[in-house]
Amino acid sequence: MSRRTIQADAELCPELLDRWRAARRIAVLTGAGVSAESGIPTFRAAQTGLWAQHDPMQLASPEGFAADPTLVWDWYAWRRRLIAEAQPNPGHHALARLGEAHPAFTLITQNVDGLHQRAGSRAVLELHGNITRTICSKTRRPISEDWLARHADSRPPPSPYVADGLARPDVVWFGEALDAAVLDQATRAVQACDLMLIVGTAGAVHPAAGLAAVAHSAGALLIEINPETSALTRLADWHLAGPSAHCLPRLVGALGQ
Ligand code: BV8
Repeated sequence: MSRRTIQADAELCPELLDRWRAARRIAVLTGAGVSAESGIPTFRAAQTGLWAQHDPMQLASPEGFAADPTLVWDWYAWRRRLIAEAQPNPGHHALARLGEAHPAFTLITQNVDGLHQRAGSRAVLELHGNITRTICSKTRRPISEDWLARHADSRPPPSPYVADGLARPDVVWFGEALDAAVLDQATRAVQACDLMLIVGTAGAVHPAAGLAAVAHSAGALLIEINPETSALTRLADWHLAGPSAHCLPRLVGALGQ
């Protein structure tokens, strides 16, 4: 358990606020929970209705795509529509304000929905890619929305580059390597930070979840925001046990942002 758990509506204790205000370099890691209040179901909770009978770990994998490209393409098309209809929530906006105001701030996300950027955050490190971008399954070169529209009758559309390529989302599937440059940037940020916020993640997916242990080993103060405990709670100095759309504005507001 973290050293201190603070319930969502409880006062933020003076010691926490002092440490928070004194932070010189802040790193933030977000997971699917930060988008939950925008109506985007968390990764595992996404399996409702039509998708209830499918395992997201299988769908979000090269093997799943190879086995049934149309099923996987349709699953991502459904998620893309959900995301297009969603709006950033107060948690996303609070992090955007913090990024604007704080001189040494790095936002690292596991999410693929692009909601941080739509809230105004810049230089977001997207560890797992972005569902709104499409690439060729063979060459991994970008595929335009115009091409997709012109080939919408094929699910998935063919690649414009090679005959045996298919369109696929520009996300990191289970079993695929993360972009080495993005992971290196994120690792450097958490090694250098003196405070790390961990928001809305179960901490089950690696190497993303491992960034919290890197920050902890480097001596950073860890604050977790999550209504539940997670695999990372044991590393946290404080656990704000509440929803991020409520807790983040309170925490960022304490800095006058
Ligand atoms: C790789 C894109 C190597 C796709 C995703 C070490 C140990 C164990 C396993 C591994 C390991 N190293 C590698 C592995 C294997 C695997 C892995 O981690 N498996 C786990 C699950 C056992 N990792 C990989 O395969 C990675 N690749 O390591 O490659 C390699 C090297 C060289 C060459 C080849 C290969 C790639 C992992 C990336 C997978 N892609 N996303 C897509 O989205 O379709 S991960 C996907 O699931 C999400 O991006 C997210 O990161 C992750 C978790 O999703 P959720 O569970 O939904 O979300 P989360 O965990 O964040 O849980 C929700 C949380 O929010 C909960 O805690 C909840 O309480 C909280 N919450 C709810 N409401 C709120 C809230 N919090 C705040 N406010 C609220 N309102």
